[in-house]
Amino acid sequence: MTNRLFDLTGRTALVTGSSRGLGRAMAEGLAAAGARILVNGTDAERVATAVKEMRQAGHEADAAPFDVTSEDAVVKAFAGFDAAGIAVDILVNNAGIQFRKPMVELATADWQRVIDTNLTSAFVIGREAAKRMIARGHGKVINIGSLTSALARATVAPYTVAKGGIKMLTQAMAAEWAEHGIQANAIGPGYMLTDMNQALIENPAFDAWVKGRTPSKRWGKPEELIGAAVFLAAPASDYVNGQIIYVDGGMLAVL
Ligand code: GCO
Repeated sequence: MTNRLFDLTGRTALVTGSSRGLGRAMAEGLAAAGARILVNGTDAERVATAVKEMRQAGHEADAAPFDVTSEDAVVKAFAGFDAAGIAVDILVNNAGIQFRKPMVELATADWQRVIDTNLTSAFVIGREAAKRMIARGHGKVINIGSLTSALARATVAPYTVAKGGIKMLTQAMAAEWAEHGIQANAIGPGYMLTDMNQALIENPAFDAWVKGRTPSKRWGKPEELIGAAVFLAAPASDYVNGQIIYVDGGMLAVL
């Protein structure tokens, strides 16, 4: 018997950027806890493959391919959910990109692209989800931050600013939506073994720095975010709001 506090049965979760990486891992974890997953990504073929694989694993999954940076696409996607009678009970704002370059060499267009994808999309999708969650009197919003929600690293300024914004957007969501039965929280992953970090993982000096700087002396695995995601998606967190849980092997806790 699953513990009701962590049971997502009957709930639908939209996880942006969930055809691969951290989003896919969290989607599978939420599905294993009973949720139906709306798998999102910009690549419809990759989304369809992820849905097929999740269904083969016995999970409830459907495709929701749309570009999170397009307000028109987001509004249309939620109109489609409404028309299909789909209620998004849990929103995981995970979609994000990285772009590494010193600020003095950074084109404004590249800055804007990272901000649009990693921060503005979380606001737009959060707004569309919250309109409907408020009407239903309940909802869970989980924004995916980063270690850079708290500390800066050179050459990743737009990502750092966006993820710092994610932390404060989460608190702003709590300020406005908590009274409507919505819990808005964030997860701050540490250095995780993902495609986005492949260049860093393969860099011996950076790999050594991560392992030396992290008390756990290793990179994190995407599936290690599942516990925090299920907790923040489940009744167990009904009195938790505006918080960020760092899943970082202890990196932020020590000098
Ligand atoms: C970087 C990395 C980091 C990690 C993660 C750390 O270039 O420093 O991409 O940003 O991905 O966000 O929490």
